Amino acid sequence: MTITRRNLIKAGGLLAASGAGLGVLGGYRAVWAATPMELRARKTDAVIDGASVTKDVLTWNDGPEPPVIRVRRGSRFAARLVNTLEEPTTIHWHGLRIDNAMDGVPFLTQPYVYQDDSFDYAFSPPDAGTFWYHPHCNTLTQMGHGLAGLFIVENPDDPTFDDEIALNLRDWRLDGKGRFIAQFKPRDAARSGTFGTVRTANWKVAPQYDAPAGGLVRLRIAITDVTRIYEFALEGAEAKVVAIDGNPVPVTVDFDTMMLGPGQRLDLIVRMPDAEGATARLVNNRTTSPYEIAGFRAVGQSLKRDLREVGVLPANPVAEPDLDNAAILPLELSATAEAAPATESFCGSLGYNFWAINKVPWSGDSPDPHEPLYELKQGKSYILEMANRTPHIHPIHLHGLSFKALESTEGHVPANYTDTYLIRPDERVRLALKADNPGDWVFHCHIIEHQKTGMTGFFRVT
Ligand SMILES: [Cu+2]
Repeated sequence: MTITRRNLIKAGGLLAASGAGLGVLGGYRAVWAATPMELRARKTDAVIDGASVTKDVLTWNDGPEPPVIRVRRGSRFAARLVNTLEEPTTIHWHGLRIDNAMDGVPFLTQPYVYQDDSFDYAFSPPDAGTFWYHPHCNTLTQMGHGLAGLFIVENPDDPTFDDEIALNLRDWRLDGKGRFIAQFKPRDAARSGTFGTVRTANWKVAPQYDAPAGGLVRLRIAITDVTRIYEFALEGAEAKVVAIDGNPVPVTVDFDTMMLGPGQRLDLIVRMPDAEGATARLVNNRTTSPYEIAGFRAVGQSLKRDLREVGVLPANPVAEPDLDNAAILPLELSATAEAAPATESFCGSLGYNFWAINKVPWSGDSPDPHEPLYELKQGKSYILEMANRTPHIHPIHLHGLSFKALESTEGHVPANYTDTYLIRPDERVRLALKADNPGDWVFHCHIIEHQKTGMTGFFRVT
């Protein structure tokens, strides 16, 4: 189905209030969040590989793919998670700095939601940008089977563009007949993770979208895959980077290539080709054979827009860390030789320990979780001195707080605030934050096999 403004489910006049000048929304089903909205986790069938029906796909609502939720910054959002799955689930709102009780981590922040039970989430997103939502229980299976959706927070002060396309990037572990195969291989979990076999954007293999010729198009890209690191490039068009991981970059830069990992997001403003029918292609160059992620076809007469019109997006209200008075918190990512977790995990154990933070592998989600990695004082600033003692890349994600990279042994660091840092093999990096959000905040690798085999911990802010 081609999705346009006609297909938008709108509520509460939000579309009328903020949609003016937005242009046609292309490429995805956007749900303007009625409040409260229902998110019904359910099992379904879907065609993922373009040919055969895949059974045991997981989604929310009527789908097939999870709804793209759109809200306005600061406005109240409420959702009732209704679980029709035969196992517990939760929802974590990735990148959103909200109350700890809404963070969706079983046992640490909420009870998990059993079959036929529900949980009410409610919060007002403080930051505008491209975010996403996913379960934090039995995560490898639930995300691997489909549960990951985009959560877009609009800033009424953002400039409007001629079109906007949101891309939910992920792979699927399917055989040649579209059937799910084992979600991971232990030997790969102990390395860079187990890769999918079918690569999709918005649950389609290399989907093609129409966009106004010569227009400026905002691409909201989210990597919701459990494993894959992308090296993005654009062919057939020029673009500017306006935001990374939901946060505006302080200076817009010409887009060349960028490496981002699971959990991360990228907002590009693409200047479409002038000639009708000409295409731009988003590609991943990190694989042995680079492949097209999605294509964009110029339609209509050229709007003759200019990328130089693109300015800096308004910043999010993230508190500046006080570097002169910040305490240093060392964090060491390493492999571990410790045996499999002894305790039964309540949210799915992979049955192995391969990884550790500060030499301690996470023992799985349990009613009696570990001690925090560190206890932080609310309002105080900290510098996380993180060292990667492994030969693999890890997208390290922190819940509930945004941080900024100060310096790295790799040289250049991104200038934006973020919730996820992609740390290279043997890299050491200093990440600064102000601990202004109380609660227990999980800190973990977003390669879910790494997360679930030990590379997880949490900070307690009181
Ligand atoms: Cu990792």
